[in-house]
Amino acid sequence: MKFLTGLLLAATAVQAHYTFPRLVVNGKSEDADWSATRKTKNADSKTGVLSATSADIRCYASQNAAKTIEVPAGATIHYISTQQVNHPGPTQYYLAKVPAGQTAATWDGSGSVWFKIHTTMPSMDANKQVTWPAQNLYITDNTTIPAATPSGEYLLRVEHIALHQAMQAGGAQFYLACTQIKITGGGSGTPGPLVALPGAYKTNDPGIQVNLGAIQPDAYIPPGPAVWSG
Ligand SMILES: [Cu+2]
Repeated sequence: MKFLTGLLLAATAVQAHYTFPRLVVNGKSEDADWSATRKTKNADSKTGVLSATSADIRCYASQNAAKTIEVPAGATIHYISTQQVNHPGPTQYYLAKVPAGQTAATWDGSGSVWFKIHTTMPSMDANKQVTWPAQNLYITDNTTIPAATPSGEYLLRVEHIALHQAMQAGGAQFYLACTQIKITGGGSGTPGPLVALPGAYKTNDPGIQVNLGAIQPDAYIPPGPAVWSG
């Protein structure tokens, strides 16, 4: 019986993997999967990145996309997920401004260029179950592109960190994608702090190697820099 349960759990875990092939901007999604969102190399396998320090942590060795889509500053965004985002863990969004002389269509996102615009925290529901924003949905949590973000081309990165096996080093799974966007109508803010990916995360960060069952929900510490909210 114990063996059977283990098999069932393993099967569930495989089905539970996901990718984020479409960005939704103010309720309107990309026309097709992977049109402005760069197709990640796990598009078929759906497996997560298992190393917080590998090159894949940036954009998952993705192919450049055909399109770059306009996103008004202040827009509400989320991503469509291919499967239910059923694992516990935070959803984070990052932006990186494309350097002068380059375009979102081809830039690789290298250097200390990424700033975080959103993260999520768990909470205890009425049944004393710890839940995360948008957990079990086929979309990621909504966020707003800060109105103060300067206009221009950016890479937008979504990340969901699955922490169900994260008590062991290397047990966290990173599900992520990057989209080529052009922010319009922006402001004059100075986004930061800026970090490199890889570089911003360590394998044993308290938000990456963590036993969620052993901490209070509000004690969770999302990895990476502080959120810039404009
Ligand atoms: Cu999974």
